[in-house]
Amino acid sequence: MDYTTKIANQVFHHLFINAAGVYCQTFEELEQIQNAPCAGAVITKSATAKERSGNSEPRYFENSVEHNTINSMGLPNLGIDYYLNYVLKHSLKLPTLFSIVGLCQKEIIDNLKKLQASDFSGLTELNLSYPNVSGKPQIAYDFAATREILDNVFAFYSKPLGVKLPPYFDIAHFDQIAAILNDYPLAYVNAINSVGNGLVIDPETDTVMIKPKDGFGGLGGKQIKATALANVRALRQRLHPQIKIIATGGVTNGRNVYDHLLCGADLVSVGSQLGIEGPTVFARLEKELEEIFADKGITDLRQVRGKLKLIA
Ligand code: RRO
Repeated sequence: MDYTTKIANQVFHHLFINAAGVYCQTFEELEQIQNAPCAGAVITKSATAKERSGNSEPRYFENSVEHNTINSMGLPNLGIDYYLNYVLKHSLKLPTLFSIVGLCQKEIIDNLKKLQASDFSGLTELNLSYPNVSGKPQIAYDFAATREILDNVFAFYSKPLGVKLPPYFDIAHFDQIAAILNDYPLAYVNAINSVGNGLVIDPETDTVMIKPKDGFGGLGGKQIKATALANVRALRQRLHPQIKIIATGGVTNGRNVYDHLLCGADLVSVGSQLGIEGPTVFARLEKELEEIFADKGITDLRQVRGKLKLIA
């Protein structure tokens, strides 16, 4: 199958990316994604202006039998300069996405000014949906704040930019966020971040599974697949066609990838299952996807992308 996909100035030869946060905090992890068979691109951990150690541990729990995770990492990262050094100094085989975040609007703007002034030429992903920093609501649930940030960003930022969105759960909210995003020259949206503020309980001890925020954390894995598909589908139906979609959420097998394609995904990123299985996951997913294509006689991605069928 020819998987060639373009977003802005970047050309991808496979569909898969690590989801920001997974296998991307250090040079070593980023290199493992670069070298993973069937990886299409690599994204860096969302970077703040300065290094952060994140929330206290335990802050991540995975149920590898049910393919579900909960995390409250709290933005541990090595700081924007570390990741800039990585993308500029290493000879990168794959297209690179640079995830940027800020704990206030000024930090977002300062970080993007740094990227704008640098020689970085990949895609920038502005994380408007981090769920685990106490006292900081997920930005993209506040539509006025989202518009204000995008106004201020696009006043100076001229490199290709995407945004990472939280899941929405109401048709009115799909309408409202899409109307805002359509007002800006976005290269893409990435939907969805983890489903914020879930709670998982250990049945042996009647205790929460993670320590920060008394156990509340972002959910990932199989349990969020239907929400992720709905967000990809709803956004594809509403966004201008030039705004591409990276689908994230609930991908554990080839059929899940196929479903995201049906909903309109251009690329697919893998978070929880990458954490559970490691970077060989991309090759397994691609093989399973190819088996589905062979069964259905599909020879071109255009036969699948956005081709979800409805009941008449
Ligand atoms: O670091 C985190 O706790 C985190 C972030 Br920034 C994010 O965007 N999504 C998530 O599930 N965890």
